[in-house]
Amino acid sequence: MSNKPYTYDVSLTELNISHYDHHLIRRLSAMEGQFLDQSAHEVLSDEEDQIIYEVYQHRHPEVPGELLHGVSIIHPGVVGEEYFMTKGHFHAELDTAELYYCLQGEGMMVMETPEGEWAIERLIPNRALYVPPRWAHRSVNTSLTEDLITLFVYTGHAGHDYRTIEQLGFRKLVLHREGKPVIVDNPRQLQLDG
Ligand code: PAN
Ligand code: ZN
Repeated sequence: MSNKPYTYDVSLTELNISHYDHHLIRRLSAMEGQFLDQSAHEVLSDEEDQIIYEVYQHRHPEVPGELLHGVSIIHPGVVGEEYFMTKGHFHAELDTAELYYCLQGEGMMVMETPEGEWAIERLIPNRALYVPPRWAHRSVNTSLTEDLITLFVYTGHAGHDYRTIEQLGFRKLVLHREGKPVIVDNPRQLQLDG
């Protein structure tokens, strides 16, 4: 953490982040209950507890006025038909936004509000994505060969609420079907609506 100006370089060829102070690794085992096909998750986990995604972050005080930022890398793969993805979350302080910038790969950001409005935006290199206040967000890597790499920035006091998403997931899922990504309703959410 620094209260002095600083820079860092993100090199994409040999993925390297020149400076960070926290490296988070989320493996299959940490994603239990997140993928729709729980038996596929179990079978895969028995083979190897693969890394699904990693986040390199710069720590700053979690207060308004600070910006938390870093780089998130979602590796390619599927659990059953569902692409590797982040857990996804609402910000605990709901009224806080986030900006993403896609550096590499191809993916989708799945988003929804507590009222049930949903949106999905494609992530491609050099595209910026604004996640407005109140929108939960999950990054999905829709490539089966390449990492999805994004840079993100959000306010210091945002905090994370993972619990709401852990319970039922997002309303929409992104699945790999007939060689391409398709968006489908999450059956677990449909049970709730019905
Ligand atoms: C990002 C995410 C990061 C990992 O920094 O935290 O992509 O996703 P999960 O936090 O859902 O595991 C962000 O949105 N921060 O608010
Ligand atoms: Zn966020």
